[in-house]
Amino acid sequence: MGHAPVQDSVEQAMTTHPGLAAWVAEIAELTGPEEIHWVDGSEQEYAALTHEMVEAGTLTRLNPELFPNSFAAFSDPKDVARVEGRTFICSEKKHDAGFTNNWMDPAEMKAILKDRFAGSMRGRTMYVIPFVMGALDAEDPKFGVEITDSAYVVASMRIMARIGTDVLRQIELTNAFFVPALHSVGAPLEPGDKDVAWPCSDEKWIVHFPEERSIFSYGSGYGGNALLGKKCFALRIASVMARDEGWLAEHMLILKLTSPENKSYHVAAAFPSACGKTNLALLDPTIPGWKAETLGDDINWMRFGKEGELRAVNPEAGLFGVAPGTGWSTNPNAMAAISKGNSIFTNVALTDDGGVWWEGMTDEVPAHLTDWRGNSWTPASGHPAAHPNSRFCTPIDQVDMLSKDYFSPEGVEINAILFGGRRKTTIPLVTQARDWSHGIFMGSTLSSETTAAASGAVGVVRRDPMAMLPFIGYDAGDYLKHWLDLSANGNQARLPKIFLVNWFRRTSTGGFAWPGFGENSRVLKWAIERIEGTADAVETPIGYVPTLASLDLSGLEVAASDVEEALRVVPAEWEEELKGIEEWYARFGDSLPAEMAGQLAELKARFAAY
Ligand code: GTP
Ligand code: SPV
Ligand code: MN
Repeated sequence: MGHAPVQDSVEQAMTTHPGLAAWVAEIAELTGPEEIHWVDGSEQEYAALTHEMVEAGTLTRLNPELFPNSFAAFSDPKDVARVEGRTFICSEKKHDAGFTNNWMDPAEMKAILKDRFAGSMRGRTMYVIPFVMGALDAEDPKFGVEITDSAYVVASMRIMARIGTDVLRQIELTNAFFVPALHSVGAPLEPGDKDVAWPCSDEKWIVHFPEERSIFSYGSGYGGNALLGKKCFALRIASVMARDEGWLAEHMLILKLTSPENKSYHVAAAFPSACGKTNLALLDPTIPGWKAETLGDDINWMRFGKEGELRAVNPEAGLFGVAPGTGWSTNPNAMAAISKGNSIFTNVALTDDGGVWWEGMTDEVPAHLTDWRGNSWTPASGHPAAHPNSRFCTPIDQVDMLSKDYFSPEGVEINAILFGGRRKTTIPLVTQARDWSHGIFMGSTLSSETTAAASGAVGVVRRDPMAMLPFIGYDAGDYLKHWLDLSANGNQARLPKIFLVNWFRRTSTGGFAWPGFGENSRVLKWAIERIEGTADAVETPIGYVPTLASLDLSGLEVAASDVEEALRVVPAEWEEELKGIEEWYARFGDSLPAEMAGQLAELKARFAAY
């Protein structure tokens, strides 16, 4: 298993890559672990690590008849989500981090980090995880190495990314650059100390140095804070690489749709955290003859192909999906993937027969559970049994509807981009942008009610450009410029068409105006028919909205009046919305691209004439 005492590892490095050997030695020296383990990524290693974690109480092995080779983890109740307030972009110049990021002078930050990481791995094993985001045989593979003192992170990274010896050998063979990503739960063990099931620190630091492309994460063991290939690398650092290299790293799902005429399309969709990406990515269409296949549910790297077409790949290898609301009626494809096992669940509830449960998994609520905090639970307990941000972590190749193109490093051509958020009012079910520039305006002014995916208040409307607010690794105005500039690289005729969607609008009586989930296939069908020029729309000040007749509602058991409410453009609501957009744009200062200010002025003018 490659366990080695510290001294040996430093002297006889486990790698021939000089930069990596030196970095591992430096971090071992700084953090003082008891031993070093080079992660090989094998099944035997995974079995040994999960076994150790079961013994230590970090994992609970689930009933193998229900969930084979699967485990449940329960975090410290203070470590349940990304911590945006503790997340920093430490560019050399403050301006380069932009107003959407926390910033600190890199030298000052390095001093703090050095202090926190000093001795932080005492009494623990330091794991070295070589990983690649995207395909190992990609033209320009994006490597990283995560050093962590959390076995839970190792096991989760094995599901979420390609890790281990194959990756290490490729890094060595090509003497490749890798993103150094250092993680510690920040809970050293002194001799005689008894470990806890979920060690973490009250003080958390999630820090990115975009110029040197490095990541430091301290104090949290949770998801996007700790699995550093995910949000920290594949979005924050990759967005900076993408800006410099002329591509896009986005918080988007990738979905393939095939029409009854057997024509295929690819849709990318950016929705903020816990706003429906995994669900749409695993769509089960309710309209006859349409087939959906998935390529990705959270992160999308897009580059222009040789003919100026925008091509997408999913750099991840697993799903880290929101558990609550995922059920056999809403998301059968996710349920089927999870049921195959090989999954790690975090902060879900346990059933008495050794399975897992969360709100929305089944229509019938079990009479008795153990809730995510380990307490006996019944429906009368008065609080959810699973944490609202509880997650399942499952290999993506267990998804039956996975497109074979997922494995292609060239990716797929994107025909439509959806931007969407969670809004009770104002935003119609679907609106087609007038053109590319207007579509980028829609993305840049995207708004959503906050969710449990990040710590802080839930349900507050905030602007979330391209669903990237917490993930843009540089100045937000420069990010919009980058999107605008990209159109020059593309074949104008082949640029994706852009749509704004909202599955979450409420009717005047408070219910969802649109049933959502599989029924969202009807909205996708309309979007594709718009691309083909065959569906009707009403031109409104905000863009093209479906006529009731142009949406395929056959077999849908929803009142037409509800769908009408979902589609409405209400000028009084937009008066408020325009104020919100103005305030939002004011925050960009000089950094706002003139083209976007122009789009806002045109939108106002269209409303004035409406
Ligand atoms: P992250 O993994 O945090 O990025 O989230 P995500 O964007 O993948 O969100 P996900 O698909 O996991 O959905 C989050 C929550 O929204 C779940 O509780 C879903 O049940 C719910 N949801 C998803 N799609 C719909 C929909 O079409 N309508 C309604 N009403 N709820 C939905
Ligand atoms: C999100 O919050 O957007 C997630 C979950 O996908 S996490 O991995 O915690 O970032
Ligand atoms: Mn996400």
